[in-house]
Amino acid sequence: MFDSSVIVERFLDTKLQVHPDVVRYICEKKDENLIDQIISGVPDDCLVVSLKHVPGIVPSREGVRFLSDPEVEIISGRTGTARPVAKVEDYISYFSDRFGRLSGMIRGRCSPIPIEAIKRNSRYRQEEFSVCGMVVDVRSTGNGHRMAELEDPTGSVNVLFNKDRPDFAEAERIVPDEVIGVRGSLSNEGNLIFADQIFRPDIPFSHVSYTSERKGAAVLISDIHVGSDTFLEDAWNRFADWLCESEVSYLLVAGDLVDGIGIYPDQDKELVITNIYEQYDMLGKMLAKLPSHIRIILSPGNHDVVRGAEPQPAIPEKFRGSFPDSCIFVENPALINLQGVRFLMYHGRSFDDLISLMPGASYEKACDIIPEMLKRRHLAPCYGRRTPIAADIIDRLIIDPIPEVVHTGHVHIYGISRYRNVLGINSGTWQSQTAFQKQMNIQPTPAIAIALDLKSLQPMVYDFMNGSPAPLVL
Ligand code: D5M
Ligand code: FE
Ligand code: ZN
Repeated sequence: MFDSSVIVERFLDTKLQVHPDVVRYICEKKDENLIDQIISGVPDDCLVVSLKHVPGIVPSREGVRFLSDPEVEIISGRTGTARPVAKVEDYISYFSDRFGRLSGMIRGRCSPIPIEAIKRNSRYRQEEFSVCGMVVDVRSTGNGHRMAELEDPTGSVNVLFNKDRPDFAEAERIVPDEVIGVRGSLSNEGNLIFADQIFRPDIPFSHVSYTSERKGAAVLISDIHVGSDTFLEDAWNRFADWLCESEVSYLLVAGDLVDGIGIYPDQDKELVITNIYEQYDMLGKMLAKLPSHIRIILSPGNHDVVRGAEPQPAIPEKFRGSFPDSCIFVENPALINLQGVRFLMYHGRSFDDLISLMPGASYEKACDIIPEMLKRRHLAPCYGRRTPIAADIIDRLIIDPIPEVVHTGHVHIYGISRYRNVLGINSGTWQSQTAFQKQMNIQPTPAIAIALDLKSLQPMVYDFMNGSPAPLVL
């Protein structure tokens, strides 16, 4: 019964379409009666059944927000939070924190048993059960099914996801080191689980966002790449002029502030500023020309001067000499509260891993990867690939609490997505196509800024490539 295609058909029988989240909710609750309950409650003019039609889902906001929300609060990622690169023991704490917190988000929905108990207790040969584990390895089988090895603190087990099951698309997107729950039954030999359903830490069905009570707007950009011969100075100057006339209170820059030195072979041939201090000096002077009331939040990326391993520390003091007092330097990632609206800033190095691992993913639609991060509640789920991760006692790349906006960069192609009321904004770049990007066939979308009205959470896209758009007036 709890087959998503059967649920969809039950709704279609009464001429109703149904949102995939409603189908997932019914599957998770394993309650057949819910379908009739939902159908009997939807208004006559309803065409698509969404979560708001489901009895029992009460929209809720996470945490407590105060009436006098501060203008700018750095919730996490303040300068000095990142620890030095770790010892081996720290990796044990790191992964146990990752498993403990992410499995805690899944536990309430599928009541997993310890993996070791499958072998000890014969009842699991007869009945369905759930387990929760970190993905050690995942691969396709000769027949096109998907096989994952899951590990929890008690043991490990192989899980088979049948390609004919309706939610196989979710199984195809399982990536190494993410934490998942699985409901299924045991093979006769007792060494393999046949999966029926997959659970991710995910955003709760009931989640709604906070908005600001006061008017205000934030502008989101990234990848300025000051110092590169492809930095678009004219477009930047048009953007700066536009900011001076607009009612913008905050400017967020999600990494690759400068082009850096020695980031890739022969980079010096593409630099107009070959000294790292001078690159930051130039950026500081550019930002000093912006209105002093605009608070500017700056986090680093893989071209910046700090270590590449995430969390990346904030740009050190010695590079900040020419920056105006309106600048706040934070780490990568960082969680920022602007008038009660929380922005999770993350440069986005892990896009390189996730795009290469997920079927159908592309650099052009990198913004669609942000929902995949939200489902996994992790900014960089895969360890030991292109995204270097510095182990800490806690896993700072876990998405917790849930922000209103995830702001990323890195791909140089802008895009906007929304998942369960969380907005994903990938800002573009201020650099035209480089030789490397040409070789990789990456077509950037330069000179785009995305503004967000903090009261409505409506994003607005402004293009500065060939002219100046009208100023933003709230
Ligand atoms: O990244 C600029 C662009 O190049 C962006 O679209 C990501 C892509 N990129 C960067 N590094 C890699 C690797 N290693 N493989 C594939 N694609 C990559 P930037 O960080 O500004 O250099
Ligand atoms: Fe970049
Ligand atoms: Zn980058």
